[in-house]
Amino acid sequence: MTAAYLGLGSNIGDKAAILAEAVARLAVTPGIRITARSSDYRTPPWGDTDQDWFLNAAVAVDTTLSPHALLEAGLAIETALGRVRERRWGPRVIDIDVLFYDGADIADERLVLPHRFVRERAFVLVPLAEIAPDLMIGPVTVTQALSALDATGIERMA
Ligand code: PH2
Ligand code: MG
Ligand code: MG
Repeated sequence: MTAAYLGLGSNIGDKAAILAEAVARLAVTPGIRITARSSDYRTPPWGDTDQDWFLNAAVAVDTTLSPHALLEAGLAIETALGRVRERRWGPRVIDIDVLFYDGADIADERLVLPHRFVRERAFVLVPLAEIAPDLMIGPVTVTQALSALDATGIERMA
């Protein structure tokens, strides 16, 4: 079993229902056990700002899948929930990103771990800090990395 962390985001349709469905599908995927799930957070669009707000969440898993198999499991759920890939950083029904996988340090054309932009994105770190505040990202904890970012406009949903 390996501990891994996934980030989820949705900004099209019934975002909360879509996140819930994605987490439910992860939970029944062979080789994945969910050990923690953050609240949902309403977040301003980052990168491409001309789009609707996002709902973001993070989950911790124990998994027997390899990093690439875990990525593929997330992509299969994205496709099943109707994701169509259009512009980079543009609107999406559901995005499931592998953020960390134990100590894995990978950079190939399919997967980069730890995820490239984790330390720059409050929409990833705010949910992650709820379930893994002391997880190390490089030399600092999630909480420390988050304290360097502007989390203005991010709201925890009730
Ligand atoms: N995902 C992106 C680009 N911008 N902004 C927010 N707030 N949340 C996201 O999940 C997000 C984004 C590309 O993956
Ligand atoms: Mg993403
Ligand atoms: Mg993605």
